[in-house]
Amino acid sequence: MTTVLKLGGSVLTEKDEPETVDEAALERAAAALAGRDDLVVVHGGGSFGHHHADRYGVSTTAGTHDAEAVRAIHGAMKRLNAAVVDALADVDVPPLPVHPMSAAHRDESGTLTLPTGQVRTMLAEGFVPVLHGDCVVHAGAGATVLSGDELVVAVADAVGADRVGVCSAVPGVYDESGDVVEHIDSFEAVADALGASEATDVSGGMAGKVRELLDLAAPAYVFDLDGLEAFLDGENPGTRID
Ligand code: IP8
Repeated sequence: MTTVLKLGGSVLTEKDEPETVDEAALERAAAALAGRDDLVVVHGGGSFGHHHADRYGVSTTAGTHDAEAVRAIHGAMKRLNAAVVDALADVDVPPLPVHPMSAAHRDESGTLTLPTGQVRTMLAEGFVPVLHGDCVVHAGAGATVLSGDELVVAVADAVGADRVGVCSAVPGVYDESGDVVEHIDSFEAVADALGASEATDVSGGMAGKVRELLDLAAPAYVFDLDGLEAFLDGENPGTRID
């Protein structure tokens, strides 16, 4: 059973301290993953990528032609990726780093092309690919941010994932009263609670995440670190989206 797991940058890093890993959280995540395979891990940027992206004014839509800015964002993400890979290697997961910038690009409309043959072969050979949010070249815009959420969507269908997990800073998707919604099967049903209309949401926040996860062939789950082990054991923590 192939699982794609996103580890949110806000989970793994100290949000307000540039380039600082939350060692306790990373260790907890790694402990939940110990000894597992048939897994693709994607992690976000937290205080690594976002710190530099903010500094240079680069986002998923605002690009830059400043190679130094691109290298700063990419370099920070590689450092976080190395920390994640090392933590997984320490608990007998066979992780291999995958740096999206080297292979991915966006066309002028922003559509992402991400080759996945290497990810599929890594999986088939028993490795655990570990991808990360990154900076990618973008036709007409220089380079823009590629979020971990986009990677999850691009990779999940390509590897034929059976389950997709998004481990975030919150225990699931909240309704208007602040309770975790158990199951979401249509965007309309939660659009109000998420504060976004189907037509206008471009925030990339929880609303954007939910909409993209609904489009996946596999069921997706949003949960926090407390739910990670249960998710990996095949249980249904947090919010199920399918
Ligand atoms: O934290 C963004 O990934 P995300 C990565 O999943 C960068 O949005 C480079 C800021």
